[in-house]
Amino acid sequence: MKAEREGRKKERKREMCFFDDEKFKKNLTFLSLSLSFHHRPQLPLFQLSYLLEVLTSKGLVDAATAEAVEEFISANQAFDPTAPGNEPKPPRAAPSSVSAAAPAAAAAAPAAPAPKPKKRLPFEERASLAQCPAGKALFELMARKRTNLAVAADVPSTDAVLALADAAGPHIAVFKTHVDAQDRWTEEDAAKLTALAQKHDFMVFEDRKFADIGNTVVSQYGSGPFKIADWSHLTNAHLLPGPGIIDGLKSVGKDKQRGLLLLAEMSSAGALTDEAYAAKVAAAAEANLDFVCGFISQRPLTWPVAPSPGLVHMTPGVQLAPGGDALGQQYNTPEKVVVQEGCDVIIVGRGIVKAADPGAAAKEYRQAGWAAYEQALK
Ligand code: BMP
Repeated sequence: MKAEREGRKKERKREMCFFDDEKFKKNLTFLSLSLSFHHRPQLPLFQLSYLLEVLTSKGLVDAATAEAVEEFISANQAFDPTAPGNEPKPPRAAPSSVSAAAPAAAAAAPAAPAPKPKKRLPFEERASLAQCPAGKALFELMARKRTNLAVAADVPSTDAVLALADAAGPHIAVFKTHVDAQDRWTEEDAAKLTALAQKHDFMVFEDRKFADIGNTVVSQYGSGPFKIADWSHLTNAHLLPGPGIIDGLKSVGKDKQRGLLLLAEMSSAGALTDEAYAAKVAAAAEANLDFVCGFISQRPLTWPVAPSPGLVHMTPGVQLAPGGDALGQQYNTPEKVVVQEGCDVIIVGRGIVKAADPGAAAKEYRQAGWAAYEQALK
């Protein structure tokens, strides 16, 4: 029996190896990445349909099962098929026409071009596709206030942070903090920032970049000196420790309606976040849409699979002119990151905080960011 099972396994493995067209490999990779993170199976179902079609064609799934799975897929679409990057793929041969000759045909077929979004969805529509309440609130806020600007409050004191929140507040969607870089962070300071967020209608994002095991991040996020989950609508994490970090943060933040951004790509020179890493991060996000609201991204249009449109892309390393600093930071313009690279929110620090009049600079970046967003919709 065991030998028979092993034989069948080997046979299947051999059959799968015949499918060496790039697209199929990409689908399989994404599927396995998704499965490895699937606490809830929210896979992009176009990928599943394709996989099913191939498995049916090889007789590895029978027709009745295939039909039942197809029905399940169409009844459980978590992906928006009309969303950028999720358009139906070019027609392929019907399963029944795939015969013993298929592997050769598949090998000979030219690799399908990477999907390029034709049209981006407006924030209003993406709000309705967001499953994480904080992500939904962010899309709604950006549409209502007509700004996709986040200011990075990298200023030397807590008083300066609060002054910046008041000056830039009218122009921003998100106020990004590094409270562990401040001279003081008390519950009273947090309450003052919360009041400014309400006054000016912005969300707060503590850029904590969690990177530890689930058990440790629970206390780093929920307690400790900063009690981040109590006042910050958004925070972020690296996926390096594996999905337990999401579970840990979610156990603290989900009931408070907080949202998590996963760092998929970084702006600094030599960052180790390549496309394959971004794909793993995207799969982890798809498996946690109730709490993960988006990504820290640089060029999401180059990712192997377009993430769900309900997920936001927030992008640091932005100034009005391209360039960099002496420590590896790299800057692109709002037009480049939003129109050409597919990002949604521009995160601007020194371009605003070092300006003689940060409020006026915020206004200028707001206009540039929004013009780029409107251009991207065309
Ligand atoms: P600035 O525009 O001054 O370079 O600031 C960028 C801000 O974004 C900083 O607060 C930094 O910590 C953050 N950031 C970044 O620059 N690159 C990343 O990949 C991720 C970040 O959070």
